[in-house]
Amino acid sequence: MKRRSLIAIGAVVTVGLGAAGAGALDDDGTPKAASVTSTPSAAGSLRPVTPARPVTFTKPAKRADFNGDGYRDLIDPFVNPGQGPGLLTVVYGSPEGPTSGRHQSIGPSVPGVPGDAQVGWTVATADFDRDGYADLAVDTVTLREPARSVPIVIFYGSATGLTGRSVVLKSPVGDSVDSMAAGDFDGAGGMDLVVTGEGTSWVFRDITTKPVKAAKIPVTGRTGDRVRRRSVGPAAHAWARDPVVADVNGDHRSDLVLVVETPAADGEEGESFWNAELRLGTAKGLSGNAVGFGDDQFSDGSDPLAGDVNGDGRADVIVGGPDGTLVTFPGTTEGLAPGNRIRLPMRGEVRALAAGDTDGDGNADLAVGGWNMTVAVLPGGENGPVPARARRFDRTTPGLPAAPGNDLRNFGDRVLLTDLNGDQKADLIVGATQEKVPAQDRVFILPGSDSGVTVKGATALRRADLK
Ligand SMILES: [Ca+2]
Ligand SMILES: [Ca+2]
Ligand SMILES: [Ca+2]
Ligand SMILES: [Ca+2]
Repeated sequence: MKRRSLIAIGAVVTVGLGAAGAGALDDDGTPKAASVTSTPSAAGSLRPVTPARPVTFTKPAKRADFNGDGYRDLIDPFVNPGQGPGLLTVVYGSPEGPTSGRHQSIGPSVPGVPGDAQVGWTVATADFDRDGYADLAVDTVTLREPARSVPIVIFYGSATGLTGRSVVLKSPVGDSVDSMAAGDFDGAGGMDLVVTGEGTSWVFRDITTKPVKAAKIPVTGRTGDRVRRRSVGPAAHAWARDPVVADVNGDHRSDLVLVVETPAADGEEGESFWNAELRLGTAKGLSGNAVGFGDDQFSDGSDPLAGDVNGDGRADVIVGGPDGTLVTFPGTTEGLAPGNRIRLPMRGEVRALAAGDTDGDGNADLAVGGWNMTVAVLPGGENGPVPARARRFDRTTPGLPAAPGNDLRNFGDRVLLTDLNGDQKADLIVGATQEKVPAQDRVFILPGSDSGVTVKGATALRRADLK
């Protein structure tokens, strides 16, 4: 449970909004809707497929643009159930970025959801009903003991933003949903939702406006020699979490990466092996074949994300590593290439990670929040992120609208890169929570520009202003 707030933020930052791409990808790593193509292919195939049979949308929505005005909107950076009214706040984007005067709070008071339910920890956005307005999926929980997961609710967007119009999906997870991500695995246009919780993962396929049933995604677990020799066997108790949904092989179908923990049965108490599994999207939906990768490059503390950091049109997968490092796995026509380890211009573990194109050059840049209250933005390049050209921001950076005397010890505990002012350059959103006075929690918004993230025009939002 103690990791949940970070997992939730990971979901918001890395999956719901942040993963960026270029070329044929929308900046969340999903295909640009108007050019979606698909062709039949054998399920389970890992071969690249030849696009054919174009499918076009009438009015594709930008992800997280709930009122369809062309400006992406910011989902409550302060999701924190149990400490508040359980509402989820959306701050609407504008040419000036998000401002506290343009916000909306929604709660789970919809038919089919218990009256005492609160909005949960995780969100995902996609235009599920394909009407040109992004929609928001949230999980709900009852906090009455025992706390349990209740339905997943999709709130539909409209010209006036999110409305009470919703659909309720039965949660496939008994206790707690820990992450959600949306994509289109068969590339035919209907949006799918992946949900993980309690080590299991599920997919709701082709959600439009009606409830659909979730299908379980079987997790393979690591099957290397070490696991065969030392554990109860592959797949026996493998846990999956932190879904990343993006098109890594550039075939216009979303693909799925899950982080997988395989316990070592005869190892030390609690000893586990960590890796990830890739499932490609196919004409029939998610492939039944999983390809393991990244042995020991994933761990309990790392939430991966996707972004096209080398600008080749395929999403790459990035995960934080120990000792001021991160690993990028470049997307290829076959799937994902082996990881490249990069040393960051900061010490300690990566605390928060986001991807987005801040300077409009077509390469996703990475924002990295560290435990030293510094956020570094690494520009993407032909060969991936370039640490030597990193730009750093901390709570003392001149130009940052920080009230004097404010406790900003958690500066950089969350980061997000997404374009909120409509100039096609991702803006940097930096969270700074206050342990003692949550009302003083704030986010800083630093605009993107031709030369990347800048403090010029930076603004801040306080939790207290969003009531
Ligand atoms: Ca908007
Ligand atoms: Ca919609
Ligand atoms: Ca794909
Ligand atoms: Ca790439």
